[in-house]
Parts: sequence; structure tokens; C-alpha cells
Amino acid sequence: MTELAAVKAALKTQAVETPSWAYGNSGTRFKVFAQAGVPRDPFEKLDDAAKVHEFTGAAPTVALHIPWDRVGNYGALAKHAEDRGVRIGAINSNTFQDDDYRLGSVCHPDATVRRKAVDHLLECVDIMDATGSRDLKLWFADGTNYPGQDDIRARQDRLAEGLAEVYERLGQGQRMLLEYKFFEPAFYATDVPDWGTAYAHCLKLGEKAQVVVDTGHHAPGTNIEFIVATLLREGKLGGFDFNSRFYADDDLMVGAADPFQLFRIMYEVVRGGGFTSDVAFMLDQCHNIEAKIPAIIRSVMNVQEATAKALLVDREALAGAQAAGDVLEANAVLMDAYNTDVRPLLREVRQESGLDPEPLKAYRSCGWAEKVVAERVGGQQAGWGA
Ligand code: PSV
Ligand code: MN
Repeated sequence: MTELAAVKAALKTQAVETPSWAYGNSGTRFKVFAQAGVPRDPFEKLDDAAKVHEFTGAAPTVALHIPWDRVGNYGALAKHAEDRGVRIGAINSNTFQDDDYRLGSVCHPDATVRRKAVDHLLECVDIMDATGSRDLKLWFADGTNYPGQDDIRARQDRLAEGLAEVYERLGQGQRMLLEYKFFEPAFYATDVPDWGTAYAHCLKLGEKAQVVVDTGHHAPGTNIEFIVATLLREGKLGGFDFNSRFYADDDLMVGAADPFQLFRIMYEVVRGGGFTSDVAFMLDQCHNIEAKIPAIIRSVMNVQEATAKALLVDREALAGAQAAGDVLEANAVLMDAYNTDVRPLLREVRQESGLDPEPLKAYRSCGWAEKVVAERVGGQQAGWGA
């Protein structure tokens, strides 16, 4: 196989998981804007997600968030997805939207609240059994706002205890993905603030526990590709929650704020063997003001473009320049790949896969947006948190 053929073959295997919540209404604490045609239940969210996959060929799975996507029959939901050519992906837990969780969930000082939180996580594993999902994605809003508010070490012990119980419940082939975030909603000490804390817990738990890197969950200037390289080296990178940030956890379209950073991350993924391993490439975004389905298609395309550039890095030339200590040449090799216009290559890849080379144009002319605006009248639109 020529090198270009190998790049194309790799791109054809790329899968980006889209989040159910990105199809619903969202906003900030100031305003959630309603958009016409937005899904009213998880079934309609899957219908929209199927459109993203139909036009990109690269979004075969959809992450659910419980309880936002709670239904009576998860087998029926999984069947609904399959009938439309997609599958249910990661199950995201939610231990942050209940009054009981004011002082935390699995780290809460009161054992009754901890029990409730762990029971919810166990319920999520039951749902995984019904949907055939591989990954349980855990993000904890737990933390404290003031020094002295609670015992930082005791909170880590409670966290470890809760995680261990859920880990034991995981079935064959199931994984636990632990996500970190440096602040918000806790403003003083978040209980899983960084990759080191997530890594330490995952290491103790065992092989089925892996770290998730949400690209929006770092302080400005953090070298995320270094974290990615390290986690891959340790066999502990479970996946990504891709999105863009300008300031804090903005949840904007991946590749919108800093396409160069996305390229650097994808290069470390390719370099570290993560592209061909079990790393889950998920989006975790909210489309507050833009149309949702086109924004998600755009996001998938942005990941594809960064990946194509990463795959095009001349690794032999790079290694040569690095070994020779040729700083400028090494940097130039990397930049050559980044500066390549990969859009023609991706158009070819799509055509060879029987897809329209222009997913956004094809979606816009397919009539889906008009159809759902006309049909989805009445009922309660899905929204972030509902
Ligand atoms: C938290 O900010 C987070 O990144 C977690 O992944 C949540 O589950 C998700 O956002 C909800 O949008
Ligand atoms: Mn996330």
C-alpha cells in the first residue's frame, strides 16, 4: 500500500461519537435559546444523530446522558438506533443536578448521599447492559468552594470507595472512563481536577479504568498533547471529550478555537498508537446559537481534518531531524503536515466510501431540517438538563 493509500484507509476507519445532548437546546446560565425542530426525546435525538452519520460516514455511535436520556425500554432505544444505522455509545452519569448533591456526590460527607450517587452509577451500568455500551463515562462535579469546608483527603477516600464498588460491577468488555476538570462548579478544590488524580484512581482500580481528556477542562496554556502522550504511554487514555474553549469550559465546536492544538493532539494520538486502539473519540459540545446538526457535522469534519494532517506527518523525516538535533527542520516537518490543505483528500475519501464529498451541503439540501421543523410541533423540546 502506498503511504497515501494507508492514510486514506486509516481515515475511512475513523469514528467520532456524537453526544445526545448536543442535539437538544442549550445555552448559558443567562439564557437557553429554543430552536425549531429540536428533538423532544432520546428517540428523536438518535434520528438526528443518524443524519450526521449518514452524511459523514464517521459518526456511528451516540453517547447518552442519564437521566436526560432516561427511557422505559433501553433495548427498544438501542433497536431504534440500529434501525437507523447507528449504535448507542458511552453512558454518561449525572450526579450533579440534584439538590442532594450540593456538597458533592460520591465524595459527599453524608453516607446516604454517597449511596444514592453510587446507586445511580450502578444504574448506568445496568443501562449499558441493555444498550450494549462499552463505556461508562464518569464526571464528578464534586469539590469544595472554601478552604476548610471539608477534608480534602477524606473526600479522596470516599471517591476511591465509590469508584471501586462501580468498578466491581463492570461486566466483560465494559470500561469505566474517568473525566477530570480543573474547576466549575467547585471553585476552590475539585475532587478530580486533573489527569494526575484521574490517573492515580484508574491505576489503583485496574485495567478497565481509563482516563478521559475533555479538551475544554484545562487551564489556559496547558499542553494537552503532552498529557495525551503520557496517558497513551501508560496505556491509560480511554478517550476524548472534544470541544473548543476560548476562556473556560466553553463547549464550542472542536477545532474552532485552536485547530493547531487539535492537530498536535491528534499527532500524539497517531504517534502513540491511539488511533488504532480503543481510544474513544467523543464530542462533548453544546450548540447554543448555531444550528445543531450542521454544527455537529462541521465538528466531525474538523476532527477528520486534524487527523488527516496528523497522519500526513512524515515521521521518518521528523525522527531524522530530531536525531540530528535539527530544531528548525523538525519543526518544519510538523508544520508542513499542518499546513497541508487536506480537504481535497477528504473529499476523495468520502467519494471512495460512497458518500457525498461535501457533507454539509448534502445535509442542507436533503430536507431533514425542514421536515423536523414541520413535524416536531408540540411536546417538550429536549434541553441541557432535561
Ligand atoms: C462536564 O463539564 C462535562 O464535560 C461532562 O462530560 C458532563 O457529563 C458533560 O460536560 C455534560 O455536558
Ligand atoms: Mn466532558
